[in-house]
Amino acid sequence: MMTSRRQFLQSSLLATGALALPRTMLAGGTVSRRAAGGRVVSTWDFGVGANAAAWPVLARNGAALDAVEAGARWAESDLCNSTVGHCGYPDRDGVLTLDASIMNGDGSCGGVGAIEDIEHPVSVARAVMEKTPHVLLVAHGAQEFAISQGFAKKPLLTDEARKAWREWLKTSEYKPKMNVERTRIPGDEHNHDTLGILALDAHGKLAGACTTSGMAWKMHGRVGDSPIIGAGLYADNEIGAATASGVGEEMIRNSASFLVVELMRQGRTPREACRGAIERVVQKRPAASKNLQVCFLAINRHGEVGAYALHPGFVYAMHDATPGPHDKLIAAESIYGGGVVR
Ligand code: SD4
Repeated sequence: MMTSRRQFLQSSLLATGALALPRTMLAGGTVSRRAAGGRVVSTWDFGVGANAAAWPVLARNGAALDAVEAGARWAESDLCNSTVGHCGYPDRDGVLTLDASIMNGDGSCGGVGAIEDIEHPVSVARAVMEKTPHVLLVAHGAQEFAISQGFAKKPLLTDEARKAWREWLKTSEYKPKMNVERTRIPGDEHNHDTLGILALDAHGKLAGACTTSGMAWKMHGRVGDSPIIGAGLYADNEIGAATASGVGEEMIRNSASFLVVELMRQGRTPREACRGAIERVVQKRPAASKNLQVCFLAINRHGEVGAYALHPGFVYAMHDATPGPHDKLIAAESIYGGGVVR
């Protein structure tokens, strides 16, 4: 049975001993405390679970790259929701295609787009990075490569996702949902969300990963921002790392995660850099930006964290070694902060 995000969030926070939601929701500004021993941040409330999977790697002084892969793998198989991995909703032809990428702060990176029937696209992305001369493999070629590397082929589309697709066929309307204030809107959880995860390890190195089933009901063959380095993910040990969630076409148009890192390079805090990238999205398409959601999350090389979104509703999870509840869920500020635009 598919877990609603609300149920998931509540059970995660209870399981980790964190405080109840209202008290763990912190202000959305830059989190400026230094991150001794490392820090991991992930998009959305299910980021709590991804961080919990990533943290043990950082806690034993492991590499940020291994930590983000562990976190993304958790989302791909342990989390059953409609937007990431094996429970994701399919495209308009009823086919589930997955996108993922991984990037190390030293510039090495890999991605897979529109891959089918492989449970852990993030690990395939890592294999692209480590075992091929390329950065991005897509569709059938990506699947063939995965199989050659020992990944098992298995059908991933759940009955529930198939049922939702049949239901969608009745209207066949492609209208990305905003996910605004979605923790308070039951059912507003079907169209998009992505796990973007960023880590700074105890050696001062950064890495990030991003994994998604993309926009539900997308055209067959559509690839979003998540597997595209610079769009859905970017990491540079000298500066920081950034990831994105929301309507990927906007991130691709603006090379948005790269933009966030470059704005940090110019001296902005992670929050200011994320806001700058959001402003760019608005500048380019002011009218469209009113009706779609875009969210950025960033960490700099000092471990400072910040986020910004177009519309309210974006939250991210943070985990580090500071005393107190380890899983903090933080609400990002947004440009269209006031109202719920649907
Ligand atoms: C995509 N950016 O495929 C992803 C989807 C997403 O929140 O993040 N939705 O466009």
